[in-house]
Amino acid sequence: MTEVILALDVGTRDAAVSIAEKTGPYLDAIKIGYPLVLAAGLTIADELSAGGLPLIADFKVADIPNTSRLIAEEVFSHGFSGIICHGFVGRDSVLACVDTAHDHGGECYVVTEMSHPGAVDFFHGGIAERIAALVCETGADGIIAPATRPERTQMLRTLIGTRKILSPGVGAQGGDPSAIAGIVDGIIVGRAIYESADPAGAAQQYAQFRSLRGTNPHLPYPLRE
Ligand code: NUP
Repeated sequence: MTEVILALDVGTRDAAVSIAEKTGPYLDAIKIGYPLVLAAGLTIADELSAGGLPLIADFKVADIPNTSRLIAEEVFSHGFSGIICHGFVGRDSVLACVDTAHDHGGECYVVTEMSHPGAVDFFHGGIAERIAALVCETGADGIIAPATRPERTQMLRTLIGTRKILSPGVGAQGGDPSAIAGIVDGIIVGRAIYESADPAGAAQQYAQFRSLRGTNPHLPYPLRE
């Protein structure tokens, strides 16, 4: 199943709780990061995780191993079940996040290539492929790969096999869910849901793509493993 993950980048605790409650029945997980946590404090994570859906911490951790571990420890003591880190920082820093996540029964996702236009400045030319290899070496649970470039995400799929792919860029950034849902394990959707006049209805629309995993006729799903 292709999961629907809400990127809850709203600016207040009340908005976050209200949208999470309305959309929750159509979601498989909620992702929060700097916008909400800086505005509402990390206790918002305890509150949201009490709602029952898995909560992913999108801090794109990119630091030395010790600092990365300290960040991950803090994350997993506040109800999160997953953490997102950058891959370009190298093996030891990625391992710090992966090991801390696994010590807490959580998951670690590594950014291989970002979804915005400027991502091509550095991630193309072999870097995303090297990060994908690092993901396999470190035992990370999956990658973050762009819905805005399905052909790149498909290429990354061939490198990481059955590890999970969570894919942001659907909706507001122009990514087409029907083009990406067939090759990934989860689509990450923010503004197209939380800025909608009817967030629950919007989430319900995205939930229809849950059945598309592995079915994209234009992009086959070859697995290395
Ligand atoms: O490459 C990435 N692109 C991206 O948009 C990696 C991410 N983690 N994100 C996040 O996904 C971004 O920070 C935001 O929280 C969400 C996409 O939100 P939206 O563009 O759907 O509003």
